[in-house]
Amino acid sequence: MRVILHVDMDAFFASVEQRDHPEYRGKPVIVGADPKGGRGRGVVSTCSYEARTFGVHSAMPISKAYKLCPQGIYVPPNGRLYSQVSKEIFEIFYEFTDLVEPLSIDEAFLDVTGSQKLFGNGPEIAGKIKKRILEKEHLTASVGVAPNKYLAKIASDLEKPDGLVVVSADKVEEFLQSLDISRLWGAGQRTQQTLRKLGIHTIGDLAAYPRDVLKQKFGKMGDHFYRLAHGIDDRAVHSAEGVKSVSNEHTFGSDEADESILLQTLLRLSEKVGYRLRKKGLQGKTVHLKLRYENFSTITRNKTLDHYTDSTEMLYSTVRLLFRKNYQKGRKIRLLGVGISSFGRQENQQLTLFRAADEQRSELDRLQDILKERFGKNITARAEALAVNQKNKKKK
Ligand code: TTP
Ligand code: MG
Repeated sequence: MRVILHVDMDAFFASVEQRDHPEYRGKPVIVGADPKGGRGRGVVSTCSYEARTFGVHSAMPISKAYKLCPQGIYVPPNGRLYSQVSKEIFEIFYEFTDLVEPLSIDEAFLDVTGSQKLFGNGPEIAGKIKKRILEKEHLTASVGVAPNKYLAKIASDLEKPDGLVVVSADKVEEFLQSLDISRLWGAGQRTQQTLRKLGIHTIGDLAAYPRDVLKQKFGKMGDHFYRLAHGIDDRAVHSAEGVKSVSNEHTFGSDEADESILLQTLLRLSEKVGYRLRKKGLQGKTVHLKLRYENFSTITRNKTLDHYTDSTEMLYSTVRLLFRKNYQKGRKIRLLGVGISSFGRQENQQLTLFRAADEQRSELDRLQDILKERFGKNITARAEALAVNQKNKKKK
């Protein structure tokens, strides 16, 4: 039986601001766009629990937040700081297990099955992690402890902030019984409506349905719902371990020799690779370029950096260098690929200026990743990559 933890920081950005500005504590703090007295554009990143009592929440237009809570303290996000804190929190996770799967800047799954001999059982480890985060970062986290990811993720959310909810293996159905079906992973608004029409409002209601009936009604998803309703989820915690390289390729619809389009494609591929790296919590050192001409002759070139990186900019500037050195101008290209390997972590390396700049760019990447996750994959494509999209669309 696995022991899985889901750890999620409480009101993450806002809590960091309250920690660093004692005068903000106990007050409604709203991190996000400038409200400009109610006429501001942009959205709320997050807000303190005090602000949530006014109805303010993440992704709400900042103008609406201002209406609900004009007396709030409005703070612009400090991405660099939050990323640093995030890194330190993940270091705490790694003190307890290598099996850490980052989900976002402030949450992760941890498989602590093998850590129990050293650190105690699941709930004890959860308590220790919370304590370490409080001592080291002066912040609170909420933790769910359960036999699988699905249950752990629900559990961490139930007693926020500063929660610790344990789902023991023999109490799974009891735990799920009264939970609303909105907690059913994979059930969108429409599915929820359909379920409610059938009189299914809680996960317990759903669990009362036989597997066959759910299969009939929902096809493949029916089986999935059946499993979740009974708290069954076999997904493993995917740590960064074992991954040797990350790469993406693009094959052109028609062979391409326009250098600006080729470069823009490399940028878009770098963005994809960078995004995947950061999602997996990986940093690599060797950047790869793959280039296939129209006659299928293929070259691969790589360059090893003097430091590990997960930055889109760093990937792109390196791959661009490789491209400029190796591309025979004017020849038509069929396929381009960008990749990175030699994963590791920066430990005792001196912080060179170069690297400092790279880190700063990483903050931007991380914020863009959050946006991407919230608002769809295409929202923050850099301008150049956007241009290529437009151009391709026109072509069609
Ligand atoms: P969440 O963990 O979703 O939210 P939270 O930590 O602020 O609050 P909770 O106690 O409910 O977990 O997101 C983590 C951070 O990601 C959050 O502090 C700010 C950022 N974020 C955005 O910038 N935009 C968003 O729409 C969301 C949901 C989060
Ligand atoms: Mg959180």
